[in-house]
Amino acid sequence: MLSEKNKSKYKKDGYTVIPQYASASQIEILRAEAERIIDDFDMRSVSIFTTDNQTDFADQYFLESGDKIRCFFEENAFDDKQHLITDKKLSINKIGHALHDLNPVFKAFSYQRKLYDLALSVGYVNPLMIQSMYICKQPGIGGAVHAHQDSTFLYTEPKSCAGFWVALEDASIENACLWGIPGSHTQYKNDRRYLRNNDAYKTEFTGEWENWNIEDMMPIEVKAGDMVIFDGNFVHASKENLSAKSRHAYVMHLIEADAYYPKDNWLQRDPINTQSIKDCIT
Ligand SMILES: O=C(O)CCC(=O)C(=O)O
Repeated sequence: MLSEKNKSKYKKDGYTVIPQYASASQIEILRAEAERIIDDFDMRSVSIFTTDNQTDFADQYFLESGDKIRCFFEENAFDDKQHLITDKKLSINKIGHALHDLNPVFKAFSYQRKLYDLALSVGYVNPLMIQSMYICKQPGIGGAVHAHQDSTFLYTEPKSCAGFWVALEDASIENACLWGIPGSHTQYKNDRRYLRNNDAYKTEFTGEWENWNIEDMMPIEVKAGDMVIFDGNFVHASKENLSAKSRHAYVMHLIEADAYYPKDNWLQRDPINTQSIKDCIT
């Protein structure tokens, strides 16, 4: 459950931090499992992930990842001959997007009663986990995530998306922590959407981007194990990680199970309405 202080911060600022959501041993287990997934990953199915240029990079591999476990490379992982410049395990940007349903280790971590209780305390009635990502933010080449609102990507009617982001390492300004604009969830209406075109295996943005500048944002520095919960309209970003330290995080995105989820949202799952969190708690 969220404390009253956390609840009012979430309401006012659009985000809040829950200290020590994950224990050291849970972190170790998740990190070891992510490493195993990356080890097993067949490099021939290459895809690169960026948020500002998705139309160019989005391909079948990306668009089909909503109900799969797939690895995506950092954009700067390759030299001009398309060879990896470093080890595969230091080249992956993220693993997505259904770890929470398909991988037993991530499933056990994701579907905890305390997650369900937190979701209820930020206003969910019947929360559903629509997406999960393991984000590596690799040392030296970790790509920037440009300012955005998650409702652009996980749009529902009414809007219901929120991110539950767990730091698996200390996240500081140095190794590219999250940044955000407190109050942006009420300040900026979000009419931008990221849509798929099922015939062409293409994606496109509709609506206007505000011109948010990361320099106007506040850093959200947290310790390993802390959880940041952010509203789907909260404007956030992260810079490139130019440091020698990685910044691993695991993020679960929730929506309201009974909200309408359009068929042209980029992320599709089969079936789309998988069980709500309540039915999956072990
Ligand atoms: O971890 C990051 O750098 C960005 C995460 C993010 O933007 C999100 O989960 O919506």
